[in-house]
Amino acid sequence: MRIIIKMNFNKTKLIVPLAGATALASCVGKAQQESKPLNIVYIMTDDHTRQMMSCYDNRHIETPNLDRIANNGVIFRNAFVANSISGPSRACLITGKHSHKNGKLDNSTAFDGSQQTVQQLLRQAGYQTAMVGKWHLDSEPTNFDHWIILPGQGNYYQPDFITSEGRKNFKGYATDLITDFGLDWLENGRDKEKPFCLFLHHKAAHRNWMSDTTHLKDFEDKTFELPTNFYDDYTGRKAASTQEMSIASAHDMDVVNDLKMYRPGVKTRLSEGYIHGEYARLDSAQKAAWDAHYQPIIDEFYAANLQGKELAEWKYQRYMRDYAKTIRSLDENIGRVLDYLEKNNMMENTIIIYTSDQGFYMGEHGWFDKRFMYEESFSTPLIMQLPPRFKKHGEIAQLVQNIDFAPTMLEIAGVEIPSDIQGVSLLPLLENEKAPKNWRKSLYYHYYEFPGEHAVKRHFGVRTDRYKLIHFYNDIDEWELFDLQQDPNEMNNLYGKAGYEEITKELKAELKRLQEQYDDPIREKFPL
Ligand code: SGN
Ligand code: CA
Repeated sequence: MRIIIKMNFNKTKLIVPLAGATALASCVGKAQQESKPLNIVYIMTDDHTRQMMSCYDNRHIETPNLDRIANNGVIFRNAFVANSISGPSRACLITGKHSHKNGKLDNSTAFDGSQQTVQQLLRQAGYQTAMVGKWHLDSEPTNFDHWIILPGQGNYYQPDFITSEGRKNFKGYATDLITDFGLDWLENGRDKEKPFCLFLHHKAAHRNWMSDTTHLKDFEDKTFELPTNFYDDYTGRKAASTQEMSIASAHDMDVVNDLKMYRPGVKTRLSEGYIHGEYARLDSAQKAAWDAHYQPIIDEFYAANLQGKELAEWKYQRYMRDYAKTIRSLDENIGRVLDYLEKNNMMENTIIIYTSDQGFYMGEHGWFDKRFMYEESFSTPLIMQLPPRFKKHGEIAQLVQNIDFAPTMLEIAGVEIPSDIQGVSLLPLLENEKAPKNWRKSLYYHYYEFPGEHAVKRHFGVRTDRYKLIHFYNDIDEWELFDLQQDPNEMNNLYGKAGYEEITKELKAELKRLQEQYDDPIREKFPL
């Protein structure tokens, strides 16, 4: 067991064995007080995307509490994930490694919890560790002092939670309950003598976007702006043309399960799942509020018998409203956490990290869901509230990735970063006004879940500050190249076009370099 005596954000760290701690403690005196190990509150939501956070994008929704975090710290403009899907993304977070190294390639494989994780290293360094909410790794959490998790995806209403003692049902709405459990651990569960790292992982805003009854009426009068590429026809992008995540498609976005347009006699692909699933979980008061809200909308919907574009745009508006309502609850609950930390004078010594397991499509390319290396789902929101000792405030433009979270937490805790961790600590970006000159110039991405729901082909790729090169493989052999400066919506595939030979060559070389650096075995199958 080691204890950190002095926080030092520069290269050298004073880490001494516990036995030596008492003797040293008196010498360190005031300096030690000022540099107590920082607490970490890591809040991760599910499928929450930058388009639905006012600190990133003010077109759709106000998120005052999330904006509080960004205003009291930093907002990353270029934060991305390594594999845009839940389980794999969570595995990247806790290992600091790409999927091929931590073994969690897709949502169907179980994470091997005996491997090195950030919570294990933090705990060894004297941190109290807790995991509350959506875990989604298909194996039991390891190395937490406390954990209470949703089974799999969990439910919005009256959700079950699993602890080391078994499974229990709770009355209430998932976003509120997860916050309650997190705050309860902060107040009553932890050893207050020790620094802590709390992982607070929300279920919201995952499909099928069930609003809390208190927010059912919100956004009903709002007409959301349609993305300019809502009617993307996928010309020149074969992989994009074969996905199954289209809002317009009756198969992909289900009017009953996803948009709650249930009435007796109507059967859709997912209607049974909704009726016997989330809808059946509402208690009688919730069900009464639900039906009172939805019935007139349902009646109007079936009477109108919309078709074509009218139907597609109606579906888009309903989707946006439901999603936005779940964000309302989320933002309020983030506010509860911030208020608690403020009230208990913990802000001075706590770093708050807010992110999502990946971004999401809010109608861009005509889609919902994620998985693609296109900007909306490759990116993830990342904002941090920083204690006063950090110099940086405002925007950070450098390329960062979710494999960087583990090393960042370790450096915050004064723990040496093991050499097999592939991410890099973000502390140099937080400590200094100016980012280090040698910061990484490109990011690597690899998505595996095919065949699978939404039919997004396997692909890997590289992104620099300006360009993106993607290779779709397996049952397809396609390349896509985008100039993000000229074409931020990624509509125009430049691969193979005259004039782009040189940049393609450079990006392929960079992709090859990254596959070697990260030791991705795919390079043996598809040598570049
Ligand atoms: C569920 C959803 C999918 C979603 C995956 C993965 N279908 O299967 O739409 O892509 O989760 O999401 S649902 O009808 O069951 O809601 S992830 O965020 O957990 O990776
Ligand atoms: Ca997710």
